[in-house]
Amino acid sequence: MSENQVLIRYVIKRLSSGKSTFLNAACLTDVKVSELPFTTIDANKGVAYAKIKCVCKEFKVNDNPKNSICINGNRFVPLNLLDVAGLVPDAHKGKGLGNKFLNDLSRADVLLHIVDSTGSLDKSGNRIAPGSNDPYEDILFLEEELDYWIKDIMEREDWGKLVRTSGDKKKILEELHNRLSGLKITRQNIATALKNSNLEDKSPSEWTEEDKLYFSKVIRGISKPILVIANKIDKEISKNNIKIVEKKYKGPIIPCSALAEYYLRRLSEKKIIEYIPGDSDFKILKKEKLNQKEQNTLLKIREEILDIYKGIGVQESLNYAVFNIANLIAVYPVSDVTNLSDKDNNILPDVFLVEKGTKLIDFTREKIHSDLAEHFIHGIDARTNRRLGRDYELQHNDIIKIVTAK
Ligand SMILES: Nc1nc2c(ncn2[C@@H]2O[C@H](COP(=O)(O)OP(=O)(O)OP(=O)(O)O)[C@@H](O)[C@H]2O)c(=O)[nH]1
Ligand SMILES: [Mg+2]
Repeated sequence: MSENQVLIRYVIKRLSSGKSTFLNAACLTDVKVSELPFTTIDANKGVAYAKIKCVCKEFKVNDNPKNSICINGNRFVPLNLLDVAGLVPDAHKGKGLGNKFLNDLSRADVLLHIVDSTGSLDKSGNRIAPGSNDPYEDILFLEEELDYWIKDIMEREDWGKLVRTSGDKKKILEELHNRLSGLKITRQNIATALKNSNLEDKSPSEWTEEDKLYFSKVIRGISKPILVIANKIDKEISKNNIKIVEKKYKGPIIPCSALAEYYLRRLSEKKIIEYIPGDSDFKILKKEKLNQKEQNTLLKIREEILDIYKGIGVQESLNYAVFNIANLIAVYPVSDVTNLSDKDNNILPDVFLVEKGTKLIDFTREKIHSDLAEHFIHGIDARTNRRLGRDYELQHNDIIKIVTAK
């Protein structure tokens, strides 16, 4: 599986909200899960998948995927997922596993914030009466911790250096980039954040504490977008809680039951049921292998989750993060546009996720080989046989051959 498929690295917070269970469900890992807070200390890695309709159906071919998996016409493209330690208030000041947790987020492209939607955990992960904690507070709490974390990093180096730029916009941008590039924040992110926070024309010598915090908030929104996952929807109380949160929170929220997904995926792995992640139902294949309790659990998952939400929420979350937040598209490179194959006759072997707007030449350099980019002549669109120039903007589901002078 190629590392460059990676995309998202993830995240999460809130003790015992189900972060590790989510990772296990999405990646079929065996990370320790427990009711006790601080179960996870060192971040756990896993490989999850974005699910797309594979182009093999459109072309009526049997594919031989190499860097991804195809199940019944669904292509699963790998993503890196990181499950991190829970966060407690004032983490940015080092409380709990604070800075460690926060540093684990540095390389993330998207944060999945797994919220306990039963509202039965307080801010430090202690069990309280269901419904006592407002999940909306959790959302604000994580955002605020991240804002302060970014502000602290920005201020770690002497602010005087910024003041001495004497308002030279280029120098300000460079100096801020030096401070923030470790968080995968680009110059473009900084330029946009300066503009959106109305600080473009204000000299750093005049930035107030509020300005610094506001800038951190804006840049956090751009560089570490958050998808809220309302977990534990298998619990009755969650349904009402989610409705309340949806009224207050304007960002995306996906209802989810990591536990139910894990249950279905494990049974599917043993071929006792047929369940494709993200589907709205499953089929029991070997009823004789299920005792009455297991049959009841399956029935409950169907009636109380799938029939209502049309999915369990794990695959939906990954797809939303990849396609709606990270704005990626899928592109299939091939060597032969007639057979849609590589040199070894593997049909539709690879699919890569790239940012919308990516040009063919950049795709060639970053995903195929820098050598081929140097000898690039043109591309060919396998659907139309049309020639494509180096600046062609790739489209979702493009199947492309790269023609080079080599
Ligand atoms: N009912 C229900 N319970 C869940 C779900 N997901 C996780 N749990 C339970 O919640 C508890 C905590 O789960 P973990 O996955 O360990 O939570 P965590 O967020 O990784 O916790 P820390 O690592 O301690 O921060 C366990 O008892 C899980 O079985 C879910 O979707 N539904
Ligand atoms: Mg955990």
